[in-house]
Amino acid sequence: MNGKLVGWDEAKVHILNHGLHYGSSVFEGIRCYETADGPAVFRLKDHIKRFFNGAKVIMMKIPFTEEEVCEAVKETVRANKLKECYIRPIAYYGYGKMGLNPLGNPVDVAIACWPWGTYLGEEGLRKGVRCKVSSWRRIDPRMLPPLAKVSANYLNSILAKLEALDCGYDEAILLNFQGMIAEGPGENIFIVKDGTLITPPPTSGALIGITRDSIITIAKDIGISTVEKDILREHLFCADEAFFTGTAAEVTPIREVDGRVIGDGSRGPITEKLQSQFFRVVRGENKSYLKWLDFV
Ligand code: PPE
Repeated sequence: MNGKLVGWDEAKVHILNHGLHYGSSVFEGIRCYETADGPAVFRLKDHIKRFFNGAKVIMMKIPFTEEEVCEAVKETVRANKLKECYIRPIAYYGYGKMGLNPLGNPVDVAIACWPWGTYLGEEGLRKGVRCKVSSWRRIDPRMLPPLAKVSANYLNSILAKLEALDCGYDEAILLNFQGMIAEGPGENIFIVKDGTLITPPPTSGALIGITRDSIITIAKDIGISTVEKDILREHLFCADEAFFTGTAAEVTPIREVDGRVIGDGSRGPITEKLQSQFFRVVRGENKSYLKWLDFV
């Protein structure tokens, strides 16, 4: 916290923390994987770049450099002696004064890490998850900045997630104001049609995920091309395969949407290929992608 290692139970904030009341914070989600050469953080610099960009969007000045935050991430993982973990850097307007204007409050920065297994379950990763198109629309850029990983944005995701769970599904899918598929509450989405990947463009309102970019790159290298274009709900229903990507969700197949079975209702062959390549890449088993790994 703010440059010092603090014990888990001492990592506390005051109840009048600005970020707690108004969601005035920005965060990242990063994974560290075990490799033959020790733990390695996946695409650390890209995550920290997005962290700083998010802060810029909400006019927050992080009192550290990107290099310092990258170093602190690795130090936190080392201190916790974790081989594999999830890492959560967060910058928030802290304790000072109340009222909407955050200026004048300190900008506090913390990094936490802990072991976090599969996001949507082991079975979800192997067989796929059942999804509901949400009645909540993905936040529109006219209201909140969807491309920034700002905490306040996440109530939209939480509402969609709660609704999906309440209706007996595993996960939600959000449409944007134009009725096009945007993303999951914490995941990007891809469909497979006739051997090609299709994913919504940045203008869909989806967060531009680092896993999304990794999958587009890995797919290209094994001869599968990706098109960024608007996806209608019925394109999703009639896709050959569909899957989510995200740091937490990794590559999770989608097997059903609103009662429609996707493809043959299990993890499709292209999804399986990309998923297994992805796990080889993050664990340092594909040497061409070592540039994405930061050894702790
Ligand atoms: N969309 C949203 C809205 C999102 O939050 C994430 C990450 C993604 C797409 C995928 O982005 P990337 O991780 O760069 O591939 N969601 C993070 C938080 C999940 C949570 O439940 O907390 C994550 O996956 O770490």
